[in-house]
Amino acid sequence: MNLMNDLANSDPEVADMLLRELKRQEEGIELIPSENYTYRSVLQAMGSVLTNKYSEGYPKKRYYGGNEIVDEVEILAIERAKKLFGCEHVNVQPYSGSPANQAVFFALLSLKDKFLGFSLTSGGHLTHGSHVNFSGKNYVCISYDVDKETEMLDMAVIHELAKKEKPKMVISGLTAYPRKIDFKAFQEIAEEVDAYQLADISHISGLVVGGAHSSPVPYADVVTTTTHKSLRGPRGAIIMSKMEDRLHEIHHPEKKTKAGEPFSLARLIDSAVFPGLQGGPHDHSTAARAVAFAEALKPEFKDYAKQIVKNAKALAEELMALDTKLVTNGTDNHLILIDLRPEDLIGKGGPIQNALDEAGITVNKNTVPYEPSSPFHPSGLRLGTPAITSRGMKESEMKVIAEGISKVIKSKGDAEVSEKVRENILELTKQFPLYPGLSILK
Ligand code: DSN
Repeated sequence: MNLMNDLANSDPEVADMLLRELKRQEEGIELIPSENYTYRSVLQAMGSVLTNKYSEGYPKKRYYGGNEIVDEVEILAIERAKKLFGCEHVNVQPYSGSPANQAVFFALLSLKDKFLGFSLTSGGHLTHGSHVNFSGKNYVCISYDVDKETEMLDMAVIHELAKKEKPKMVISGLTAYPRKIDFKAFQEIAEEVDAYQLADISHISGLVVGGAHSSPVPYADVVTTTTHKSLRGPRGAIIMSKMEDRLHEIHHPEKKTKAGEPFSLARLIDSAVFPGLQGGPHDHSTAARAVAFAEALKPEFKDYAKQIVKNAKALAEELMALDTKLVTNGTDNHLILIDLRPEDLIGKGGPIQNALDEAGITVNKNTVPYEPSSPFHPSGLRLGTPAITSRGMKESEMKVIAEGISKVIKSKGDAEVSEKVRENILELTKQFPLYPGLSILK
């Protein structure tokens, strides 16, 4: 199969870049926890004629003609997502995770309303209230943090904070926290203070549907997830919600239909996505989402999700055995946060990330809780196992990877050490072809 003959002929410059990127992905070990290798079928749906279409609106309620097939595609994506997550309502149109979260703010909060979010430097996301993001600029964010000693979330502290601050929304979710989140406890707190819970499961949705992490869907008012991380789909996001707004009378009494019925939560979310924030949905991505949801509904996806966690635990154990300090001393999910402070590498996450890149191991520099340096010069490294698990790697490969990472860190980024590690990594990745049988250029 050849995906790119036409591109190679019409634009060899771009084709060459894509070819080199494929080689980089094939030869390296991809450990960025938010990245993955999607299915060939998803790549094909993404590169399809659906990119040609406009379809503002929702199935059977479009503003343009010619949407009969797009309607079928979107309805299928909705049905599959509902079956996969067991949710009451889902909107499959958000362009990506940040726009999905923005739509939830737009649906439920007014400007300057108060909400609780997980501090970015300790494991939250930009859209959970960072002062440089729309969420921190337009709304009042009260951040909760991890405990200084255990580096874990303390639900009793979050409970007290919520009682004191009385937010209108509480966000649960993570981008750099290696432990499980207690979504039920978050919902109890939210309900006690008449707040909504937004559970952002972008990182862990593959684990959730695979049964390797508990689901927030039975509890949270709204759940967002990207579709391209542990879920292995295309770039994109979805918003799931309860049908009814349990806080209608308190927070949105004025939102009523012409017949005087309260707006449902589903309606608030849908109208925030379109026409509130977005125009035409990316129909090629909707089709690719449907494809990925079908993959995740297969029984083998459960094995995949469980192997992601097994691999993360094995990698964490190997690293700790090699005297590498991990934030919280381990992991419960797909990600690991290496603490470089004890290595005398405060603020040196960037140079070590680069040295690992030279060794063929891709990670990202990351802040550690109570970061002594800065987000651009942080003291940690973030790693995760969704992508290498997609490649078929198991616990025994984690040993080789841990040894490589440890050597680079202990050498403080020495170029010769990276060079030697690269040879071992190449040997390893050769045994796990990325897209067997796929050539993108001949
Ligand atoms: N950029 C994603 C991550 O790496 O966690 C979140 O948006």
